Amino acid sequence: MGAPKANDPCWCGSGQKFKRCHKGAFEPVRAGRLSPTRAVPAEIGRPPYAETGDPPGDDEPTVKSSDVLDRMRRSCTLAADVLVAVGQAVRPGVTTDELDALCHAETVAAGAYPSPLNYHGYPKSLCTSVNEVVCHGIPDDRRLADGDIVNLDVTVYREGVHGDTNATFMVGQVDDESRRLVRVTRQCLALAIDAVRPGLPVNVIGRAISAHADEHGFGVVREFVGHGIGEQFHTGFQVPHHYLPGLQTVLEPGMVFTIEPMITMGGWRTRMWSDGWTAVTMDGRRTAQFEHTVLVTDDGCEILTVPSDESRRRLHPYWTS
Ligand code: EYF
Ligand code: CO
Ligand code: CO
Repeated sequence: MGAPKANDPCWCGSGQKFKRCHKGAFEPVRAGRLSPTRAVPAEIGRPPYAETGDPPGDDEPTVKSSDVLDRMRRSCTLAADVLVAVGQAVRPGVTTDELDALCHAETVAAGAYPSPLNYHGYPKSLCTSVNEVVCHGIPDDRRLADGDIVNLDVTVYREGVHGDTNATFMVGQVDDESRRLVRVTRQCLALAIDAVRPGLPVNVIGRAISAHADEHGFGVVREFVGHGIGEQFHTGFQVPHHYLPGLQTVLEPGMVFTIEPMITMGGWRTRMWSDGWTAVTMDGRRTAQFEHTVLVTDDGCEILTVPSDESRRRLHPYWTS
């Protein structure tokens, strides 16, 4: 499915031609200009890829030692606090580069390294994915507009471990269908977390997400998956968000990974911009995402990327929207 043509029937089901209905209602996102690379103070501990861009491996065990887990709890709390702080700056007129500057400043002020910076060569400290951008949007000089939705994806590295989390924020007054997309996406993550239990196959996650998205007429992106995380940003452990009946890897207590469903208003297929980073929906329709780093416990699942206090939780879209 490509972008709708002017004389196609409109995707909204009105029966009108696209050019007389929703064409122009949402301008496609375009790449803007990038600011210079931000520096990280020399005294901050860096991941192995910080200078070269190349992570050394993906072989870390999914089940963590108590030492790694203790350090991860602190990194995950920090990632959630940074996400809330940057989310507070979301408003019409702010550029995504200004959000990146804030993310970078908050992260280094806490003695941490912003994990995305130079990861596989990625140029910024934050991912900002607006409207039809599925993930890995690069902060630039584009100003957020009233009615946009924007996902902010924060990962921090401190004490030798990463914590990874994201949420979708509304910019000013957002239309009802986009609000519904964001709400259902948040529910997809919550239902996936509820489904996690030791002894069950990892595919219970994709089953819960797909069932809820289907029920609401939304798509589930397949190309990007959740991942094991710890001393490495991404380990080889994969967490698909769509249902794969054959995926029988068993969940065990002590496993840590992300769940980060990307839900679409239309089809699930994606394409990459020529920048090689930015993934967008093939049909140009909007998409939303929420992400937590989670721990499999003896009887269920614990979210590690929880803000440090109740006042911050009240500002977080996962707990409020
Ligand atoms: C090689 C990147 C590499 N990749 C994943 C690198 O898990 C993440 N978010 O929840 C995640 C975040 C980032 C990331 C930030 C930078 N990268 C991006 C896009 C393509 C690519 O190919
Ligand atoms: Co993330
Ligand atoms: Co992630």
